[in-house]
Amino acid sequence: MITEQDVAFYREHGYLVVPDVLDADLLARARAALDELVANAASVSAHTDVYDLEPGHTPENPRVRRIKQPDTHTPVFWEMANYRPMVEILEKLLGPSGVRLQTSKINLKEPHHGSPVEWHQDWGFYPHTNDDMLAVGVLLDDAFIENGPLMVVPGSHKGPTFDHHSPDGYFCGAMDPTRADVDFASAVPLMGKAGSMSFHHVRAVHGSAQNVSDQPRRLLLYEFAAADAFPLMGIKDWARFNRNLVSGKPINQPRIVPAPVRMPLPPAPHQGSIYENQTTLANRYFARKAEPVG
Ligand SMILES: O=C(O)CCC(=O)C(=O)O
Repeated sequence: MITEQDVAFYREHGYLVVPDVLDADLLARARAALDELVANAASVSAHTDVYDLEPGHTPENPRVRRIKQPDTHTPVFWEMANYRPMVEILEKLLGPSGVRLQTSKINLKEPHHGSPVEWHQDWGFYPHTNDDMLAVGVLLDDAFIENGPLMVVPGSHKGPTFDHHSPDGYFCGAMDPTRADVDFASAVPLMGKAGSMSFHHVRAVHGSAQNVSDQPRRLLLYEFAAADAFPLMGIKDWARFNRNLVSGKPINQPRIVPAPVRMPLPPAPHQGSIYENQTTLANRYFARKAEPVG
């Protein structure tokens, strides 16, 4: 599905958007499963292992900001992690050692209030022995400028690893926009029709604004690593680590390549999701706009 030029574009700019990757049946089943998950959020009143809730959530008016690790509890999302056309793209972008799913999440931005995500590099959260890693964004809705698409600063994957700590010294999962020397205005929105996929490098600086449109923006994110990239924070469950290979065979010889690293330690005081981690960020880039009344 991608050409050598696409691979070269990804290596140069740190991102790629590929239209129409997903077939209509799989997209429809994923959306139906997501609708059911969101409806079931009516039974919770605080964050859980599955739900991260938007401010203002009530059981009567469920507002879900994130579904955590959908591949582990809802079969269609594991099926999609193994979807061959996507895996073939990953094999081209991540190299010959194989491809391992690291984790997954669905970030939901409901019309008018879906939360922004402050600028960060995924590498700041989980440094590995090499940086052949990326996140796939599966567009479950059309993504356009007003509904808060993911935005990537081109070429930033070749630059420094920025500090993701707040002034108290704790990890906060975000870069202070007043301290980082980055041209945020040059960021490219990764837009497209539902069923398209975006790919961004683990070191690429990215973030997204609030949804100010009347349409939802639901983005399923899969984080993948080359099979020979091993986490510097250690492997908690070796069997699961290997079960998550969607291409290639288990290996025990990590490839070690120099890349600038900052450990995400001491851990963020607010755990559970990037939204919670980022609550201690000193200065925000993305303004929160009031919802229209009525
Ligand atoms: O949902 C988004 O727009 C960005 C999400 C993201 O970068 C993350 O969750 O790490």
